[in-house]
Amino acid sequence: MTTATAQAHPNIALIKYWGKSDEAMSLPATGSLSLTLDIFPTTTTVEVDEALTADVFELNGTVRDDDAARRVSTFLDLVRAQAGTTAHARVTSTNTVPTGAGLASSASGFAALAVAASAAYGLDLDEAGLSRLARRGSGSASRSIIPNVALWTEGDDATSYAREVPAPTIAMVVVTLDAGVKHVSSRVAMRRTIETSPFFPAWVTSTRTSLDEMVAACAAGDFTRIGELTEANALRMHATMQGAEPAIRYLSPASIALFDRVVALRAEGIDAYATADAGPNVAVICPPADAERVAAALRETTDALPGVNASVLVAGPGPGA
Ligand code: 2P0
Repeated sequence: MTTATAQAHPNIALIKYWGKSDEAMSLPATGSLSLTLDIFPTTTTVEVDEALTADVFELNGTVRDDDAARRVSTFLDLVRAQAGTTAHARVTSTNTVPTGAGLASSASGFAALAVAASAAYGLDLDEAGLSRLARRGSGSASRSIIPNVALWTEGDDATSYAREVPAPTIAMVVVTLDAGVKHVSSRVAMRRTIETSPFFPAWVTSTRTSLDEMVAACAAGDFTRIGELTEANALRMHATMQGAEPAIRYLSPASIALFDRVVALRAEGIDAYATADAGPNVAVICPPADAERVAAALRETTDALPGVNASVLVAGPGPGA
């Protein structure tokens, strides 16, 4: 019996991954760039046990027998194939991310699982190998292997993985508006966007251009340009999926109110820029020195909204898995 434990943190993309070029291999239509956070870690233990007749997946103290458990088993099949064994495993995971709320719980989840499972099954993978493996579990998990700012490139199975790129220190104020499970999974929503949104080709073209510019802005430490590219790319992603049929709309009125407040903060001279993933939650990047002021402003905004129960947290750059 061999046991290994790993911890990973969620990441939020500043240039988004939205759409696959190859679903089976989890290859993205474009590259993306993200900030790994220092909040909401997932801790996962993998225990390889020859005596087991099937994998067992326990999440936050509950044994699961659902799609989540099947996804874990399918992922372990990849690891077993590489390790040349058929032994099953007991996977015990503690996830502090609000699961399924669009806060990238699958990113920290599959990054932690990739590191723990590869160690437990005796695979000797370097950082790129771990990122490639994590990618197969969930695309964005490839980035949670990496500390701080991660660039996940498009390419084939061998070349599509994330690596750290130089960047200034970025703070992120995370506003959780709805910790409930989202209506349409990212996976389904991406597929529908590709199949039905006439804006998808423009999304691919503009994201490639923005990604190149973002890598350059990060290297130059140009916070304002990083922010401008971040907010524009997030709004373009949401516009692209709103062009699908039926439309996919994750942003709520509260999300829009937060985007508006961020525009107002800029008018007050604060370098703050908003982004949002596959859910109503909003994340705002700013220089670390402004983070508490931004958080206070966003709390004021959500407190004034009727029926909205928000939590506002300040995050910084997090470690790799
Ligand atoms: C991102 N998202 O770049 C984008 C922006 C959500 C919005 O990556 O199908 O859970 O497992 O590869 O990684 C969410 O998608 O999707 C995501 P799969 P994943 O962070």
